[in-house]
Amino acid sequence: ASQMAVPASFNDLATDRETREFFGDIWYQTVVRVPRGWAGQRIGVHLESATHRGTVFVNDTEVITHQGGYLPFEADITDLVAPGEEFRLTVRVNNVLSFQTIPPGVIEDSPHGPKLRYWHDFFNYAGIHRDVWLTARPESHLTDVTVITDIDGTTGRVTYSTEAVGALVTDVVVRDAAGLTVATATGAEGTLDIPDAHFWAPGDGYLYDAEFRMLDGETVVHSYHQSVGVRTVTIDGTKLLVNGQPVYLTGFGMHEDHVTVGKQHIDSMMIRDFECLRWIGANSFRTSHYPYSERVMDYADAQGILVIDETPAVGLNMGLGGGIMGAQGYTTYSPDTINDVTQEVHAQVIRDLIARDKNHPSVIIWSIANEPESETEGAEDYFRPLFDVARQADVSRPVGFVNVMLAPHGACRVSQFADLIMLNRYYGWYVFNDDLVGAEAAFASELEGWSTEGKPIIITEYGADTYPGLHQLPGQPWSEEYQIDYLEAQHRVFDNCDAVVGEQMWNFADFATTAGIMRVGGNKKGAFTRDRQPKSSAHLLRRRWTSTTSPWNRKNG
Ligand code: GCB
Repeated sequence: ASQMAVPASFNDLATDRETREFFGDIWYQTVVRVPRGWAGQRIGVHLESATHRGTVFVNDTEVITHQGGYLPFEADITDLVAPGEEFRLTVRVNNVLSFQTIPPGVIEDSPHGPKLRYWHDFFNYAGIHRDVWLTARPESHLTDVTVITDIDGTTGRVTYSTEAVGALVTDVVVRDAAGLTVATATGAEGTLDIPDAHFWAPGDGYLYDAEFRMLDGETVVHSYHQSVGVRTVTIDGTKLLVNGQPVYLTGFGMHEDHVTVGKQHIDSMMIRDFECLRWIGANSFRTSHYPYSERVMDYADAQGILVIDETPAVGLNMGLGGGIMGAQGYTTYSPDTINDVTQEVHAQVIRDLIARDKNHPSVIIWSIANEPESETEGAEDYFRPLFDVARQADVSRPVGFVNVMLAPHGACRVSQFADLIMLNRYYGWYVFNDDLVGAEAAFASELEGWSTEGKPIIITEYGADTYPGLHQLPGQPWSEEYQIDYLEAQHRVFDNCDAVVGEQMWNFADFATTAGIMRVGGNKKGAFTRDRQPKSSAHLLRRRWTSTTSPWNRKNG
């Protein structure tokens, strides 16, 4: 046994290849003492995530297994532990991907032994990336709270529902940011009106505190504080509206990715990321390509950042990157590959994501997949029910998926189910490389096609690999100059297309990937380096996104 940090990805802590590329079971073990003061309470163990599968043991008893690497799970361990006493906590993490996991992967033989391959362009960091908690609750307690907000003139309306163990009276007290009570209600579900409400809006992360309480007579048995941002998200034709006002998204697809620690969540790193977002004038990001730490979602709420919240369904596309990043020669949707079992796992991760993030005002769109194969009949059958799953779980937000270049307008058979169009396009990089004139014309013409759908279009990725410090005049691919020329060409295309309501450049920062001839020490499309310093292009984005002629102002008056 060796020492391992929690939270952290294990991969980059060691110096040997075997550890970095290890796949299989990784055993974590520690000794924990239950606080003596917790006598008489229900005690639980809560993991914010275990990538990609976690099985938890208390002493020698298995208490829970959870599939899916980026969402929380919890087991009640009251009967197995004693207040004041220690117990042995063991977590078996497994990072193997298969055709029945989300994201998918496959183990293939190579001359040097089996290798885990996958079709997504980020390194398969694994381990326990987020905090692990012991929890204590009274016998009667709230298990879930849902809030949906609406606006009626200057009144904020909060419709709530609760779930609980134990038949006690539930009530709710809403306080404003100064701590003054602004609304109250009694009952497990109901509606609260906040007169003259301060609405949550982009750049104004105003949050109320709703305290949900379970009462036994006058005694508060359990209480749960839920922050509430009062806002609406709607679509009107090709407009995306927040609080009835058109918005234009600026920002990035991001990654949870840092030197040494991999996908570990660290508050200080998060604050640096948000400060860089603020500096550059980004009002939004996408949680490409998996749910991020809950701390990130809370912080986005408080900062008034708009979030496209994505499931880990990335790489459901065996035709993409074949031979370069993933394995070659598979059919995406088939009984032996992405099949009914995968579809159910995918449905479950959509439900789990929405269950976790439904109350975040920052979340304005659900993205149920990134760049799946979407131009085939198999794709249409696979995805049709998944949109229903998302809409059943949440009626209050638009649902979409991110379309890949291989399924352009006219060929894509999945966008018909989406409330809006989200496109990843690399005109001037993967196609028309070093030909920005051709790139601009081809991109503009494809967007003309998508505009006829009458739905808002968000460009969720556009970018060019750029090696920081490489300068060339005239700009050529990989140089800082080319990244600037590339972005200027893309921006002209967006500005000329009315239906485009957002641009999220790929990527916020450079990040780790699997090794190969397409990647130089990882993916280098960042506006920032991996240590969060600006490349030249960051200054261009900042000028565009903070000036009075920003696309926001130009398109929305
Ligand atoms: C994409 C993917 C993203 C990749 C990016 C690239 O379309 O969604 O995960 O990193 O392209 O740089 O190739």
